[in-house]
Amino acid sequence: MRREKSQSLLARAERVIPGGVNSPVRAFRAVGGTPPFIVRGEGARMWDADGNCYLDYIGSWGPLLLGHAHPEVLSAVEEALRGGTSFGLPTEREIELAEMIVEAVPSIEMVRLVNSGTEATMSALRLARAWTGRELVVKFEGCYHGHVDSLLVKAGSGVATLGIPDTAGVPAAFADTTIALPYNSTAAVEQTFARYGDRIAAVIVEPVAGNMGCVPPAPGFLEALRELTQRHGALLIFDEVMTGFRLAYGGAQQIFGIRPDLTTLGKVIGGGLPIGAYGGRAEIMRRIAPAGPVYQAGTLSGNPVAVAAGLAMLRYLKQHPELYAQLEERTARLAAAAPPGIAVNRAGSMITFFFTPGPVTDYESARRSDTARFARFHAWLLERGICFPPSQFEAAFVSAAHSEEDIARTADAIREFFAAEAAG
Ligand code: KE4
Repeated sequence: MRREKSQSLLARAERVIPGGVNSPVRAFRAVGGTPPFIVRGEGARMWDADGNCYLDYIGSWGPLLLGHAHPEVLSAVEEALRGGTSFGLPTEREIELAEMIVEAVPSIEMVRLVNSGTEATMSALRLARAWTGRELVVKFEGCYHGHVDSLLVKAGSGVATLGIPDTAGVPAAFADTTIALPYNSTAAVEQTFARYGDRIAAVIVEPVAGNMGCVPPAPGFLEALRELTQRHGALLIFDEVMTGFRLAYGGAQQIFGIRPDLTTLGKVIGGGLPIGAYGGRAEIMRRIAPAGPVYQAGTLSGNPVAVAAGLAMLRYLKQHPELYAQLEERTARLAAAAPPGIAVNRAGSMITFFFTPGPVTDYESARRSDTARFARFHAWLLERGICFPPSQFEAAFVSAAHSEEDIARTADAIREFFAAEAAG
């Protein structure tokens, strides 16, 4: 594939933007080559500056559950735009989105809209510390909750992809309030609560991890977190920025039947525009200013245009519940393309091909993957017009726009890669 235009755009970008990108994972550092500079997307496809077309499995890292430029999202945004872009005063549309979230996610009785998943998790942590009067937070190695200072400890996503030392720029005092444990290790959580129980404000967890690659919870793990936090007076925070409205209309918590105290959301609820949200039990949420003493604010929080996109997304998903089974079935078809010796983890429309025999149940086992081999896999697909996330430690996303033919073409390309490898 020709890449001259993207190469010159990257050189130009690197003169004025660190690494030439506005988010590290986009830089293709882990897989090599030049990241394609995208000019437009439609459905399951996107086109780069050199005119190359790709089947897109990045999906903007999760928001595009319906694919690019979905007509109902576009028309909702166009209609909102005609009325202006932001007011700095409340609008009815924000109430409508909040009401849909509250109706969809039983553990959320009240919700605050913000501008990103990072803002959502940062705010949820502040609220948990205020509610409990405690300081320590438990997270899990390989989970990523945005670039919140105290959560950039043994984080996943771009931190794992680039192998960045955990706390560059984060004072030890912040990192020291975070306890990072192995994902799926109930014993480690029990020991930690036995030792620090009355100092732990919250446990924050991706109920299905996506940021070390896709790693589902072991049976009983989430239930143990719920029981231990309840017993020790800590809050359980489900970070559903990636899984919310993707794995089910009610998120991972609907699938596992667990009610966290707080939930963070993002991505899908903004339809591809900047958004985040945190919500939970009303008695806890009422501590948030101006109702209570915990300050959190944002110039563009609940932005009318982003909220319009999110409303269109959620209304469509609510009207088409059959989508979730379709996404599950098509993603399973992709998983079946991998040969023995490749650990494939998936949950709903999230999937990761780990280049290790596995099983991959936590960050340590994920890191046993052969990332150089993954890079060859990624390049093989890219050359055939199929764009997977450029990192072994990310989840690929199937959208409702990926047709049966798209899935079959991708599965064939995956099989061809392994056949070519075997043929040497
Ligand atoms: P944002 O601040 O990027 O909107 O959300 C942070 C975040 C929080 N929680 C979870 C579970 C997340 O997956 C994320 C962001 N996910 C990454 C992709 N793995 C965003 C991609 C990027 O950093 O560019």
